[in-house]
Amino acid sequence: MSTITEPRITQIGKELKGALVERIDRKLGDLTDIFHDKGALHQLPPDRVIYEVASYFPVQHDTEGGLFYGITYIHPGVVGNEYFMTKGHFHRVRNRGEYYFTMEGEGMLILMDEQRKTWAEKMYPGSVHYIPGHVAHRTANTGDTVLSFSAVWPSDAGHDYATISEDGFSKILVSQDGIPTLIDNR
Ligand code: S6P
Ligand code: ZN
Repeated sequence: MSTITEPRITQIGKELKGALVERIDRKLGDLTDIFHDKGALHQLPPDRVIYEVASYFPVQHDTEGGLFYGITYIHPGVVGNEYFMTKGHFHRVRNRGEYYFTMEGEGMLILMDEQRKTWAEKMYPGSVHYIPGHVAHRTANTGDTVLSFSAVWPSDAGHDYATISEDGFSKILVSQDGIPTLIDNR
């Protein structure tokens, strides 16, 4: 028997291919708690897809020592003056870090520590982002085309969405005269 095999997944450009790739989408109706302008939100259809994620989970969730891989595709658009963005989360095991690598489009990686200090890094093709443990992370598409980035994170990291769903980030990213700007979340 040959000991040389095909890889279990491949990435052609920005497309992840393979039988074990799992895909989810997040629609506006799943994200009503994250956007502030509820009037603008209700002008848009709840089944509008805001982002999609293709992931490869080669080991069981919560396995210590494993790694997961995924690609996120955020569509361009705004709700009021807020860019289309991900839910955002802390890792449930707080000290677990993550890498992001941008493939196409323009965006912003919004980061917040446990003291609720918020800052952001610009994302563009080739940008590499190290997200330390204990830091919540959310991405927003600030351009006119799809923002695609890959991520690598520990298989035992888990996701805490509830903290962000309840309290948000301390700053929100809005378009001010077409410029992405972080302002206080009041
Ligand atoms: C997982 C990693 C990404 C996000 C994806 C969607 O730890 O950070 O794969 O899951 O970008 O964001 P969210 O906040 O909806 O999980
Ligand atoms: Zn994460």
